[in-house]
Amino acid sequence: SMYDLVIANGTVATAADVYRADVGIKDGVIVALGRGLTGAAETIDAAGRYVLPGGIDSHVHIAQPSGEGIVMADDFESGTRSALFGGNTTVLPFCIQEKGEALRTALTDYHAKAAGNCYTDVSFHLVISDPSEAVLGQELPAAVADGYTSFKIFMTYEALRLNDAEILATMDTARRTGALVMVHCENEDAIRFLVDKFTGEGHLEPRTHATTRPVVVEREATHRAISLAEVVDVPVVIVHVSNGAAMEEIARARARGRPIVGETCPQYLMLTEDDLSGMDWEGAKFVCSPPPRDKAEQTNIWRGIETGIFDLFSSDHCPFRYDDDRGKLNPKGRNDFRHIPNGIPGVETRLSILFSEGVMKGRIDLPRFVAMTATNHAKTYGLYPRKGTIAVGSDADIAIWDPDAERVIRHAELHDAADYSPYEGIAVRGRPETMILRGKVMVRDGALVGEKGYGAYLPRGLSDRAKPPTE
Ligand code: DUC
Ligand code: ZN
Ligand code: ZN
Ligand code: ZN
Repeated sequence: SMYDLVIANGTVATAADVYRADVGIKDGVIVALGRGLTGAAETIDAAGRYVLPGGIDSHVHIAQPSGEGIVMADDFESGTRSALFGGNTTVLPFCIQEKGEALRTALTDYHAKAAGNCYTDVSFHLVISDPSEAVLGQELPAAVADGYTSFKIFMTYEALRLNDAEILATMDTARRTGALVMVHCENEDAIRFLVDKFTGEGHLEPRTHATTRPVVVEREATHRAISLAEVVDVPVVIVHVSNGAAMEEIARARARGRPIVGETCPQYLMLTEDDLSGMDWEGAKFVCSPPPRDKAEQTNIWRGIETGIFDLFSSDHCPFRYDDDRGKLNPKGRNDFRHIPNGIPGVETRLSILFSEGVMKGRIDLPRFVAMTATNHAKTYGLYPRKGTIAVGSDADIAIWDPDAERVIRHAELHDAADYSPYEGIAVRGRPETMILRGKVMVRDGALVGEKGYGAYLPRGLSDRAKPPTE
């Protein structure tokens, strides 16, 4: 037949438009958009539904080595299954270089974990923790040429942090190769000072995690990352921005013409530092970095979403089980916040939260939702236009949403391998009910019908934001 699949009668939304159309799919690709498409082997009736590009979550942590007897809750199977049910068709997790490790070794190990296990397409960012001459001179340029076109660097965490000289050298390799740098902005020395001070006064409970990582340490590091990028003349992504002051650093840099991409996450809209003060060490469930702030900062982050300071809305899914010796309540972590692993699950709830709180409450329109959850991720990380839009020639990665479905987020109904959701009990409107990956129905009316292993690895082109200098 002319089409393998037609999605009929739905309301299609892209980052630009919202319109009624049927979507015709052949060999995994969108081949027609129009009215009354016929000649399909299968037709899905999407009347009353939104037909959206599959979500792209460009900031997730899956099967990441975590040290100290800690194990991340999700492997690629559970992590991508959860992502799929949450409305996503592509995720970008981090492949971490340990100190002294060759990038090729890190990549080989990480690919082995993903191979054959994915329900969504995946592509890896690198994390550069050891910017040696060999890494910056040969290994990283080779990795960029092989399609690993973005990497993250850290200004905090003893095992990962780079000093300013290392940041400059690493950014310079990005400039030469066209890779895009993502920066985790928190001042490690300032955090260390505060941690020593507060633990010295006997404060060991989860809330102290937030107290010792205040807005100012994020704001200073954000300003410094943007300044170092200006010295090198390279674009950067400021990831997981939690507050208005860091956001203003981005806005000011942009006003000077700097190419800065801003990312924020659901935790900075829905959680506060008070969540870290729960009874019985329950605050550990909300320990992540940067920490959630307060109501005023939530309002600031909404303003950044509404006014376009943020391009990317990602989950920062970084799942650890709560009631588990290898998770949040590990033997040391149940007495001392310094040993609570940093990170919270959220790959399955990201889209529903922004759809419900953003689109249904009138803060953003549907094209902006699509841009912030799919299109901008594809453009930023070298996957556009194959991914991130509904257009003739693009992969048929589609989420069919019922905008009227009402439910309450319950971890029992999610598909990850953690044992809680930080968003438990939040009421949301709108639900991704049918998921299509490269033309194949993976979830139908809320039921898993696709096979593990259909998700593929995606080598990427250079970011639309970072093209190398022409010599
Ligand atoms: N940074 C992240 O990006 N995710 C979880 C923890 C962290 O520090
Ligand atoms: Zn980070
Ligand atoms: Zn205390
Ligand atoms: Zn993260």
